[in-house]
Amino acid sequence: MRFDILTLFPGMFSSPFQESILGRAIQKELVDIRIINVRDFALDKHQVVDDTPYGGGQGMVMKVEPIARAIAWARSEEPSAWTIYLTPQGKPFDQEKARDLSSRPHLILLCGRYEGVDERVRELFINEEISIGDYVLTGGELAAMVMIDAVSRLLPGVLGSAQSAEDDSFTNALLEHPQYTRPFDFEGRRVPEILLSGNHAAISLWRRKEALKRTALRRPDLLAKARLTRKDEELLEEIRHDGDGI
Ligand code: 4HQ
Repeated sequence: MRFDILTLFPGMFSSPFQESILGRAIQKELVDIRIINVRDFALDKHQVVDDTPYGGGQGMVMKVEPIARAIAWARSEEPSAWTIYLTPQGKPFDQEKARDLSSRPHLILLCGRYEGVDERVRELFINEEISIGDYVLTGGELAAMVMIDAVSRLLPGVLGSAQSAEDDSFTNALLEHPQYTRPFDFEGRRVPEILLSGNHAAISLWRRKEALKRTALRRPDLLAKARLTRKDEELLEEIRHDGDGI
């Protein structure tokens, strides 16, 4: 899968994609990331990419022509490449959107700076606007990185079989159960005995109950959406009865 990132700050992308799982995915050519400097597509000799807003007001607006030319260049091999603008005004990004985007061969991600882009960019070239959350960033670059990370790990071969995207929380609509590793006893805090029992059925049940408890406590909104089995309902009843939390 190819990602084209259109940005005024290409240097921001030099290290995040070189590490760990994403670095390996790029080496294996499962993911191809091209960083495109919008300034290279400015028409004038001073390579101006922004200007003051019509009607007045603070800040600068990204000009339409350099972005139009950068998008045309990115689309040259694949005219239908899906083009996304990262903005707090977009549809909230979630696991379902990540899955949906992972089926596309080529995404173009436009990262805005300052007061954003000229409205005509959105009208003419943008297929979809996406927000990574209700907070304000200094630019779309970090939002693009978040999206690429979440989408890439869903591609076949990117995660090892030991990891696997299938049993992630959110795929199952519940938060994950707690995890422990050695030592058994850290400053008197011991690992729950059940995890050392070797009883895999009992361990699975314990983990499911912990996942339900955690979700009920921290994200009741997710619990309300989750498809629960009869056994889950039983476990939730136990949790209420145990009284540890809810
Ligand atoms: N910005 N989700 C403003 C964001 C953002 C977000 C990107 C800041 C666009 C112009 N992008 N620029 N939240 O805060 O995606």
